[in-house]
Parts: sequence; structure tokens; C-alpha cells
Amino acid sequence: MDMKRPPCPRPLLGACVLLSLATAALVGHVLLHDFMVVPRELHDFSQVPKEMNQAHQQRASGPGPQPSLGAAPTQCDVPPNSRFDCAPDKAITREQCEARGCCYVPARWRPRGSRMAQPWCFFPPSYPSYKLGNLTTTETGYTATLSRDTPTFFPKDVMTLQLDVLMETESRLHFTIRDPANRRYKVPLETPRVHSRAPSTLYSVEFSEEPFGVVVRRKLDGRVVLNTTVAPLFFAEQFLQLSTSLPSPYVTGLAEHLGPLLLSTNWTKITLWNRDIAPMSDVNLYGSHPFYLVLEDGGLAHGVFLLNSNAMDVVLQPSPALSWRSTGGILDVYVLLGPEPKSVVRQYLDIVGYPFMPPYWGLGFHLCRWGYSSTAITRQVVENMTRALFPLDVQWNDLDYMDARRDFTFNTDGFGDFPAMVQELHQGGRRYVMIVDPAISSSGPAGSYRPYDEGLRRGVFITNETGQPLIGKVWPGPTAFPDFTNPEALDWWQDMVAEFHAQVPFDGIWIDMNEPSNFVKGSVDGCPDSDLENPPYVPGVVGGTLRAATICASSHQFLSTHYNLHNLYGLTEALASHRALVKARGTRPFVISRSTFAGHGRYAGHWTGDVWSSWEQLSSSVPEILLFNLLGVPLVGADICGFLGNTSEELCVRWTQLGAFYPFMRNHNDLHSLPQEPYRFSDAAQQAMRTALTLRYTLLPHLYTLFHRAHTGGETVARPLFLEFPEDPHTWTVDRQLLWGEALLITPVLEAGKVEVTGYFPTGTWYNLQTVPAEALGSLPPPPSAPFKSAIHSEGQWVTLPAPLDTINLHLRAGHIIPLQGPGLTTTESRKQPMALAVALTGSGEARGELFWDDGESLGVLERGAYMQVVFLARNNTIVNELLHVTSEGAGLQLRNVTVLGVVTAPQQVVSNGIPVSNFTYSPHTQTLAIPVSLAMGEQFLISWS
Ligand code: MIG
Repeated sequence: MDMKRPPCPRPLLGACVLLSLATAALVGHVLLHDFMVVPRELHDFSQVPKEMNQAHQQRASGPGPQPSLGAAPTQCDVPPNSRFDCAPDKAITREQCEARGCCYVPARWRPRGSRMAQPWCFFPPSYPSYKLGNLTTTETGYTATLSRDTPTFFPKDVMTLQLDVLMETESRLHFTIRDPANRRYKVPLETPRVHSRAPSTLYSVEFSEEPFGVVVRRKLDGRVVLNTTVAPLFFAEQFLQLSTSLPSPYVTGLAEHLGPLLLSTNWTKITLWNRDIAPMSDVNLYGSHPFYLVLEDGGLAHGVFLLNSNAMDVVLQPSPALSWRSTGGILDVYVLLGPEPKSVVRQYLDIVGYPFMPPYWGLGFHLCRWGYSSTAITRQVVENMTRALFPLDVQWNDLDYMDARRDFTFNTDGFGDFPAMVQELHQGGRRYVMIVDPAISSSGPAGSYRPYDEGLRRGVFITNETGQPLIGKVWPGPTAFPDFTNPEALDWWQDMVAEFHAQVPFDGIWIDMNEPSNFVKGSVDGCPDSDLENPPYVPGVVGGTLRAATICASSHQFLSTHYNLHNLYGLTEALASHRALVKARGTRPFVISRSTFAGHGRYAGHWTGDVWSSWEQLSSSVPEILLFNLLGVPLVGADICGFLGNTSEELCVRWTQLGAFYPFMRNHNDLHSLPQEPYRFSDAAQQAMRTALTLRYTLLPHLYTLFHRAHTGGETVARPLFLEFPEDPHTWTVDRQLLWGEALLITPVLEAGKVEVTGYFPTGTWYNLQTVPAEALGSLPPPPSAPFKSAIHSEGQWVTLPAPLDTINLHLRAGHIIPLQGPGLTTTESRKQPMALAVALTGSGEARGELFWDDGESLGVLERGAYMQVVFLARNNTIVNELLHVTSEGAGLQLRNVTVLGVVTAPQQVVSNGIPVSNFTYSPHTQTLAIPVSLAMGEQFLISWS
């Protein structure tokens, strides 16, 4: 924002613009409301947002000439951190830079490699941008025209744009900037249309006339959360740029990338162009989620979602500021005002969709590897797991089952009795998932491979410039790529899935290679030379070209070009697969996908791809899991023990312990790596892994309840501490610990050779949940009694905890109750076990918790009311349940044990539903009261002690 340009009294708008509108008698209620806010600020520069003041002061005190109102438009004394790149497309010389009308100030040093730093060529404040005109109020916001007089250095500027501003809800502002004369590509995501008519109490919106900009202010404290005047707006045919100041440098989101949960604003570029590549930092990975969340001073938060699926870069710089640079589409921007971080997440999911409800078995342990080359070997793996008493719910196969690596086939050498194997798994209470790649083998003679023949007949494949299916190369050799934006392809996919399911009764689908991945650049015939293939701005993609490891950008899909739709490939395949499974199986679908886009969680989960078996990748899996939870994809996990390379015993133990707390828990391994199934290791290692697995199974009712809350309320399952404790800034950077829900804090060991771990404990009491003894896994498991150690009373501090190899630290926050269940070797078994409650009292003796329960796999349980929902409440030495909803679904569920933590005085007597409990135990040392009971979860109970 520039204080020097004087359209009306002050450019920070609204003021004057609104004023003139007011006189034009266009003032609606909304307008008047905003109008009343702005003038006060007009006279009071202390109300100017902090970053503006800072910039102003920096300039005023800097060496060069004192800037003044109306300074020459070419002034270049912009502080380095506030410089916006005028040469995003290529490196240019001083002459070229100045020819663009920009400032050229070389920095004294250039960082090595691909690291970014302050641009040498940058926009002067006077750089021409768009000018706002015809501002008109509508029922729910504003419309205006944006126009520019001179073209930019990108080809084909759209000189006149349409701005539509919708104040959609109390907390959500939505604005679009598009070409009124041409229908440009727009992401085909159905977004909710909710328009409130009342003025928002959370935010106000203002406009800068020239240069055009949108300013969104949090009403509570006047803080500017969005200010797009900081750099010129670009809207050319293939280059769109929108920059904004940020009110704080604490930014997260913008998946998929490898690194800390909070992004660095020290000149970071994040590239969104879905790509098959083993995760490493600073490269575009499998997924694109153009959404960021900013933590503001004081613990409030806001989010911004740019609904755009084109290849893009997002640049973060230290002023702090953020620039979106997209290669197409329109600017479709949502600003979400929270005000708490949790609300921001929900508001984002209000737009892109809440996560699907997984089947209960999907939360069990999954085992996979590339290289289980026969049913015999696969069966042996399952048997080894059972023999070693490791829980296993879902057995998987990789490419090995296929005939010539073609989808919807199985080879008759190793997998001749494939259907029988899957049936046996079912008989054992287990489930089965196999890999399916999108690319369809195209090389056989006509009539030899039905998926291709049928796909050709139904016209489902992506085509090249001659109108023929584009042919690339993937596992089966030459392949065509289904276009999942074509409704015909959805039906074809559904038919292929159903026909295969009729032979092999699988339970879920693992969709890999769906960036889409291609072993040749573009196609076997290369790609045509065109603007789509060689755009004037190429984001920082690995390989330097859009076609690297994928298909030609210029290829044709039903809805648009692949150039526009590339980032949606995984999402659309997930949707197709979800839909196909519903049809084929009639129960809740289970789809795990490598590639993702905003809104993916509605249809599928995600695994983080080809991670190395390394300690670095173990620890970076924590922020990845947290990030995908913030993005509405809670069913996420990394390959336990690592995929590429050989694991070590210690790494595999630690990874299994952490993996027990991935919402999606799968051990998966590469073809060439040493085996890493839990039973491959020493007795001690096995025992540690068994404990972790057992612990997870014990906690499954709680995990399932969290998924229900995510599905119905837009919550996260695994979540960063800052979501629960935003007012404590120490929590903001914590990404080596995770919470399950509000209450369960997991502090894993992420380094080699450590038997201690240091974690952050926010203010409050945290009860140490000791591991459930593995002996509980006998044929008749006793009810879990959740033994606990003493508590941490934290004032918001780092605490070092013992963490021998057999231990993962787990703490339950005072004030919460979680349901537990006796473990089993499958969820089919564990779901029949009695339950227990862990009750963690606050200092004033209170706690609350919840259980959601249903048959674990049916569709439409909420609509049909076929579920049980119970709330547990503790207070005044009493625990009761409140039956929110009961049906026969929970009828058999027994409650056998209640462990109360934080009981300060030794009870003399305990009563359950009026009947004295004689065999309770109390430990004054741990202040733990253990109460054996015999109650039904679905019937009212009252337990008390005195
Ligand atoms: O080009 O199907 O990320 O999990 O095992 C490799 C073989 C293809 C990549 C997946 C990995 C899977 C592997 N796939």
C-alpha cells in the first residue's frame, strides 16, 4: 500500500469510493455499515495497518532521499524484503528490466543453487496496474470493472476485467476477477452458494481505486488480513498474479510439499503441479492445495483459498507477503476470517467439502509391499502376522497381482487362485485392497483387452492434437489415459471396477500414478509446439517443463485442456473410484490416492508416496500428516518403516510407534528393499511394535469418533497443537508432536539412538497413558485397564520424557474422556470386545468425552439413524453417560472398566447404578481410581465415588 498516491483523500479506499457511492444513494445496509467504519480511520494514521507503517518508517529513515507524497513514479527505494519480482519469467539484464519499467538493484550476493532471495528487478510503487471503476453495490457485495491502459510484459493482457465481491457469510468473503468478454476455464468444483445479507461483524472490505486492490480487515482489531495493493495485478492469457501482504509470518498450507508445518517467508517458492517424484524439499510433489492459513498475533487466524487448478507458483517473502502466480484460469479467491484456526479449517472445508467417513476396518493396520509375487506369499505374510500376534486388518497387493501389469486383470501363475485368497481373508475377518493405476494398456491386438477396447468404444481417453488417444508409457508399456472429467469415463470406470469385483471381491482401491505419471515426456510422440506446451511463464516445476513425467499439457479432456485440468487428475480419479466402489460393493468406499487436489478428502485418503527409509523422512512425516488434516484429508499416512531403501530395526520400531498414530496406518515397502514386516525383527523389536499396534487398536473407538466429527463437523483428526492452543505461540512451530482430537498428545521419538524425547506441553495437566500390556492379546483379552503413570502439570513448557525403545509417549489432557476397547487381531474381533473409559479429571474434577458407533461400514447410517452416540460427563465424583442417540447398533457394547485419573483423595466407596463396587482399586501414588463395572454403553449409567 502506497501512501503517496492521492486519488481522493486517501487511496485506501473504500473511503472515497464508498463516499461517492453514498451520495449516489446506492447505500445499502452493508455499505453504510462499512462506510461508517472507514472515515474514522481516514483521519487517524495510527489505524494504518502495521506493515504499512513499518514500510513507511523504513523508507523515511533509510538512507536515500526522503520519500514524499507524489514522489517520482520510478522511485526504487523499496526495502529489499518488500520488493516484488518484476522478472518472474526469466533472468534479465538491467536494460531489459528498465525496459519493463522496473527498478534494477543487484543484491551484493546471490544465494547458491535454486534458493530464492530478494529480486534484483522489481516493481516501483508506480508500476501500472489496473484501475477500479463502476463500483456498484449488489445485494450481497459489490461489482466493479478493472481496467488498465498499458499492456504488461506478458503476452495477451486482458485489459478489462470484471470484479465480483460476495460477502457470503459472517466469516467468508469471496471475490472473483475474470474476463467479462471470454469464458475462461474455471475449476469445476461445486462450491456452496450461501449469501448472508447482514453485514459481517468479523470483517470489512475496502477497495483501492488506483492501483486497484482489495483490502480485507478484521473488524475486531482493524488488522489487515489481505491487501492486494502491495504489487501490481497481472491478468494475461497465461499469467495471473495476485500479491498480498500478510499480517504475520506464521503461514501453513499450500500442500503438497516436504518440510516444516510452518512455511518460511524468507523467500520461499512453492510450486503446484502434481508430479510423481520421491518426496524431497523444494519440489512440486503429488498434490496441489492452493490454500493457506495464517496465525495472527494473539492467536486468531485467517485463511485464503485460491480456487485455481493451473500450474502455479506461490512465493512467500519476508515483508511478509505472498504472491500467487498462476498460468491460467481465473482468480477465484475466498478469504476466511476464522477467527480461531479451527474455524478457518472448517470454513475452508465448507467450500471444498467435509471428509468422507471411512469404514471402521480402514482404521486398522494395513500391510503391503511391492514384491508379494503370489497368493502363496501373500497368504504366508498374513499367517506370519497372525502367528506373531500382530493385528492386521487389511492385506494389500501391489502391481504383482496383475497380468502384464494391466489393470483389472490378474496373472494365473502366482495369482491363479486370487479370488479364493480374498475370500479367505474375509473369512478371517480381514479385508483386501489392491493397486490400480489409471493408465490403460493400449498395445494389445483389438479384442484382447476389454478395458481398452471398451474405453475406446466409449471415447473415455484423453486425446492428442489429432483427436486420437494420447499414448504414453507406464507399467504395462504403451498406455492411454482415462479422462475422469468425462461422465462417460466415470461409467466406464465403474463398469470395469464392478466387473473385476465380480471376480475378485476386493474391499478398497489403491490409486497410484495418478498425477498422472508417465515414463515418457508428454507422449510417445512428444508434444506439439504451442503456447500451452511452452507458456510464457513456467512455474518452478521439476524438469523445467510442464510435460516432465506426465502427459502433454495441450492434450484434450472433456472439460478443458490438460493444461487446465492436470492438477485435478488424482481428484477426479478418486471421485470415480469412490463412486465405483459404492456401486460395486454397496458399502462405504475405501480409496487411498497418491495425487490430490483441494477437496480430495470428500472422496479418498492419501499416502505420502515414495519416502525413504530414513530418520529425516520419519520426522517430516509428522508435518505432512498434520498438513493434510488441515486440508480436509484426515485419512493420511506415510509408508511405515519407509518405502525406498532399507530400513533398520530401530527406525522401523520408531516408525511403527508413530505410525500407530497416523490416521491411515500402513507398512509398505519397495520391490528392492529388505523385508520390513513386523515379524521380521528381533523379539524385543517385535514386542515394541506389538505394543504400538495394540495401543492403536485399543484407541480405535476414539479414533472412529474423531473421524465422525471430521465427517460431520469439518474437524481434523490428527492436529497440530496450535489448533487447540492458538493463544500460546510456543505451540505454533511444534511439528514433531501431534494431537488426536483435543486431548491425546503423541510425542514420538524421531531420532536414532534416543531413549528420551522432549516435547512441548501446553498449560494444563497431562496424564501419562502407559502402554497396554501386550499380554492383553490372549485368546480372551481382559478388558483394557489402561494403566497410567503420574501426570505432567505444565505451565506451558518443554518436558523431557523417558522413551525407551518399547515406548511411545502418550498423554491425555485433563478435562477429557476417551473410549477404549479391548484389542483384537482384526477390527472384526476388537469391535466385539468390551469397552473401557479413560477419564482425565481437571483440578475441579470435571471431564467430558464422546463415542460414535455404528456397524462400521454401511452407507447412510446418519440418514437412517442407524448409529449410537453417547456423551460421557464427569463432575462432583460422578460419571454419567448421556444418550444422544441409541439404536440396536450399540446394543451389545459392554463397558467393563472405568479408569479415573486425578482422583486426589482416596475413595471409601464406589457405586455403579446404585450397586456398590467392592473391587475398585486406588493408587495414591498415581491418583488413579480403577473401577471394574458391568454396564451397557447404550443404557444410562451413573458411577460415583466418595
Ligand atoms: O513407479 O506400484 O508410490 O507405493 O509401490 C512406481 C509400484 C509405482 C509407486 C508408488 C509405490 C508403489 C509403486 N508405484
